[in-house]
Amino acid sequence: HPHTADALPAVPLVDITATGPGRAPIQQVMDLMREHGPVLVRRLHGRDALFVGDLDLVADLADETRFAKHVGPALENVREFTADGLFTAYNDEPNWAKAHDILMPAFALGSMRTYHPVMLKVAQRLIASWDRAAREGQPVDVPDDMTRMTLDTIGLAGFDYDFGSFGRDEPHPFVESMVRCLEWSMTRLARTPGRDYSAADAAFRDDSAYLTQVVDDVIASRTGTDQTGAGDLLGLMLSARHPADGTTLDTANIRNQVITFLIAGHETTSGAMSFALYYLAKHPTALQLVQREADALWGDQADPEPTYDEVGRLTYTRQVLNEALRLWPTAAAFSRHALQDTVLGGRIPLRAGQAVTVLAPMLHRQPVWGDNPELFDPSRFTAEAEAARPVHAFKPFGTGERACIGRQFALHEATMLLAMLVHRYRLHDHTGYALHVKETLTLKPEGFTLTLTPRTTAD
Ligand code: MNH
Repeated sequence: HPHTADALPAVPLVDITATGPGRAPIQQVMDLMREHGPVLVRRLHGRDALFVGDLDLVADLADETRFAKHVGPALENVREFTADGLFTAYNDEPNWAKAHDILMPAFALGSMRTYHPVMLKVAQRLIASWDRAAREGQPVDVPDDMTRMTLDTIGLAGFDYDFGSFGRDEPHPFVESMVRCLEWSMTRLARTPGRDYSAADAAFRDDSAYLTQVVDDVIASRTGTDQTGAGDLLGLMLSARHPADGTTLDTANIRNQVITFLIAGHETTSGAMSFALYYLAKHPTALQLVQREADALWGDQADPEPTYDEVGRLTYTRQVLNEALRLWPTAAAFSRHALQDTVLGGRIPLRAGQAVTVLAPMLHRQPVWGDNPELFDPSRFTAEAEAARPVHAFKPFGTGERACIGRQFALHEATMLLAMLVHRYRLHDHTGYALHVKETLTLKPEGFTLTLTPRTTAD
């Protein structure tokens, strides 16, 4: 049995200094929780971090009068390249509330109508590319293509900027630099004190400078034109005045927001669609139900163009996405801190400022999910099942006022694409893919490829 933390006598303490967190720190904590239970302190080089997955503790942490978002060590590292952008801003940094107030209307459910045509256009690019692969009998790399699709979508919908990812053999260099920056943020947490990491840091600075250069290009292609007031995200950032004090966002902050949205706006959605396709490829019954839903809307049309309202009717497809996000929430951890000294869940004493990290993949496997939580089962997300479940049992988008601003955007984009893909193709798991979840702060099924054949509604 492990030791218990000095300050937290009720909680198991696991010292991982000997092995370090490795390349898969989220999955390591998942394994530790399977062994020691859903609350534990992980010690690394003498630094302690409290992780929780228990439903009653997560529900307590959602109390905004006692807890708030914590920018912990991982997000401090991300701050090195996103600074006071929405995702990494401190709660009391004035630019957080200011940008939040200015940008919120752009993410209300109704605003998705505005983005719908662009999302459809990029979905059609993906389909053109997958048609070619199907004709040539070539496999498609699912996470790579989902990333092409989501990057082009946020670029065009948010900033009227075309990354042209489907015209390239390799991912856009922005993606490669971004992934290395995220990896740097993650592996920097695992450093052994006293070792020399200057080469890794120099490489990070180059990548980060490249991200800034792309962002400046995105902004420059708009400023000075008569397009600055256009109704997309960048238009709002450049021209919208704060409802309360009439000021606009400053130039440095706009840069940080653009980097933030380019990253937050595509990386996690891409992983979510990849996991959903993985589960559909492995679960013929669920696949058939998604196909039936799509067929009911588009029958045997060769090239259906889903309308905004049709996407809202794809309820089973949405259930599949939710179930994929339950098993593999692609932004798997978020942190909270206590606003005053308090007792978490009536059993864990915390000092003011002390941090707690919620491990969503373990929350999503707690007993509230039944006795077979590893089973992929979209019927967990029927309206009735959701109404019967405690609200805090499902947290793929975080919690409270710092929860994901892009949730509707991600769900609209992903639901439409999934339905279009299963309507058009039969998916062949030609390698008998064994799930390997790669971590770069976010999660993806690495090396997941499919082969495709055209589908007629008969099959
Ligand atoms: Mn998103 C915050 C998950 C898609 C933009 N997002 C968060 C948080 C989680 C999260 C979890 C809270 C993190 C924390 O508490 O520290 N986001 C997701 C997932 C998907 C996703 C699982 C897709 C699936 N996010 C998107 C999209 C966009 C976006 C798409 C933009 C278009 N997210 C954000 C921003 C924040 C955020 C911006 C920070 C919001 C804030 O703190 O005010």
